[in-house]
This record gives sequence, C-alpha cells and structure tokens, in this order.
Amino acid sequence: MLFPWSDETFLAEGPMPTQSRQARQGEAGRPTVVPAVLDGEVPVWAVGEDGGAEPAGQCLVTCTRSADGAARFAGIRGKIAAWMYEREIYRQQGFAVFRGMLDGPTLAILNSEAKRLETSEIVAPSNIRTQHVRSLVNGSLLLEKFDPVLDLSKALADFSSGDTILEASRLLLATPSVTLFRDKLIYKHPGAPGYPLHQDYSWWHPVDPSSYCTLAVCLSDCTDDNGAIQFLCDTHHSHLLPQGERRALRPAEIAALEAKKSVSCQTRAGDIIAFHSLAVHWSGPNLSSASRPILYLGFIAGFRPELYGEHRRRQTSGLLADLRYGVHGREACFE
Ligand SMILES: O=C(O)CCC(=O)C(=O)O
Repeated sequence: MLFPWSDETFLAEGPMPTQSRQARQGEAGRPTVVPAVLDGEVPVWAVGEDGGAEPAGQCLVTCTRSADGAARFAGIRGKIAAWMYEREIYRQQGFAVFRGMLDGPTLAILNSEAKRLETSEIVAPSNIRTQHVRSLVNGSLLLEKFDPVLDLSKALADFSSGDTILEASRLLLATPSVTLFRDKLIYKHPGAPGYPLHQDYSWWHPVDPSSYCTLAVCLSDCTDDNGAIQFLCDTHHSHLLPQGERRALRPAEIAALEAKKSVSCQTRAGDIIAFHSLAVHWSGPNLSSASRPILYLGFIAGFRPELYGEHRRRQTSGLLADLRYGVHGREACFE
C-alpha cells in the first residue's frame, strides 16, 4: 500500500551507517529502514510495514544527503526513518543527535523553569544539589548545575516522562520499557569551565553499560564557543577505568585514544544528543556571553524503579565525602 507523500522532511546527520546497507529485521511493531536503491548521489530508502522492505519504486520514505553529510528523510514515515537512522549512528559511533525534537513553546517553558530554579532559595555552594564552579574569567562562584532537578519542577518532570523522551530512549535501548534513573540541569554560565574527558559509566557500575544511555536536551544552541559536548567516536565498547574509580581519564588513558575521531556536537536549541554510557566525551568552557543550559536524562533498559534512589544515595554519599566542598567554607548538605 502506498502512503501519500508529505512535504515535511526530517533531518538526520552523520555518515550513512554501514550496517544499514543490509536489510535488518525489524522489531515487533516497528518498520524497518532498508536502503533499496542508490540513485546516483541520492539513496532511496524503503520502509516496509511489519519489518519488511517495500520494493524499490514503492518507497514510503526518501533520503537525500547534502554535502555536509546531513540526511533528510521525506514521506509519511520520514520521522521514523530519521530516528532509525540516528539509532544506527548511535550504535556505531556511541552517540547521535536527534534534530528538532522540541517545539518552540516547549523550549520556552523549559527555559523559563531553568531560570526560575536559579533564583530558588536552596541555591548555595554548600548544597551539593546546586553545585558551583569558579568562573574562569573573574574567579567568582557560578551555579554549575541542579543535580537532581526533576523533583523541583513539575514542568521539567512532565517533559522528561513525555512521549518524545520515552520513545527516543526506548528506541536507543531497543526495549519497550525504560526507567529514568538520573537527571540534572547544567547551566554552563558564561565563564564556566568545561568537563574533562570521561565515561559516564565510571560513576555508575552496577548495570550493563549498554543498557544505560543519556539524553542531553539542548535548551540553547551549543557551539564551540559556549562549550558544546565533544565525543570520541567508537569508544563505547569498553570501560577504560578500573572498577570503582569514579574519575575522568588520565593523560596516559587519553593518549591511548589518540586514533579516535573527535566530533564536536554543534546543536540547536531543541535538539537532543543521545550518548552511550561508555562514550568518551568532554566539553570546553563557555567563552560566550550567554548561558548554555542542557537537561541531562539518564535511562536504563527495563522497569527498575529502585535505581533512581540507589543512584541518588551513591551520588550523595560520594559528594558529601568529597573534600572539594570544603573550599566553600561551609559544611556540605543536600537540600
Ligand atoms: O554539559 C557539558 O558541558 C558536559 C557535561 C558532561 O560531560 C556530563 O555531565 O557527563
């Protein structure tokens, strides 16, 4: 059966996944994306229902690629095809960008919540929920993040349990059931430093690393100037630290990754960056004059409601024991 064409197109990006050159068996209830015909520079993809491929010429989706490597999917199943494409990229390189996931009104609500929280009376350097960093420009203390944040904001919590987020995480973890187990809102105010190379998994050992992914919801544009996240491709296959070491990578560990391609995720407000728990990443300082807020949502495959509290207990006890908070001259607390 042919579906009507839609003028809407859905943007994906990155090199065409090599695995997708073969037909893939679809999961129950999901169509499979299969490249059917290579027509010059314009690959035509067929999306079949029930996991089967449509014959070439009866395609429901077309994919065109531009010189910058972005792929654009058109057709009634264009959105699904773009998501499948990104999932393939996530599998191959350890991260992917889902473009244009939030509409303007949603973005406005989330940004205004981020602003409201900043003026909350619990914001203090001694509160480990509202960690601070020193400005690289003038040494003043800046609010770094709320960690966790969702229990303080119904709007952020509703968004994080909404269809867009749950569908994306189910797709990435290839499971019908996912559990949110961590959340934080990083502000990266002007002058804030970046983050050294690390794997998120180092802070969370007791699960299979492939069952854990993070969605980074960009509330503003991310550029090299304001400290966009950068990834080392194809580093998501092994954990590089000894079990139990909660830290960033050391120079010798970084040197071993020299051959890995580095990609800076330049995103627009409303894009979502998805990354594997082992994907090595880092970011630079914010050298611009505006903040660069990102809402981070960590998901685990399956129904594991106990993990949220477990993660929080580990994080809180680790941070309360961390002498770093002594520098602010106040006893650390969690409020
Ligand atoms: O927001 C950033 O600049 C990077 C944060 C990060 O790497 C993380 O939270 O794991």
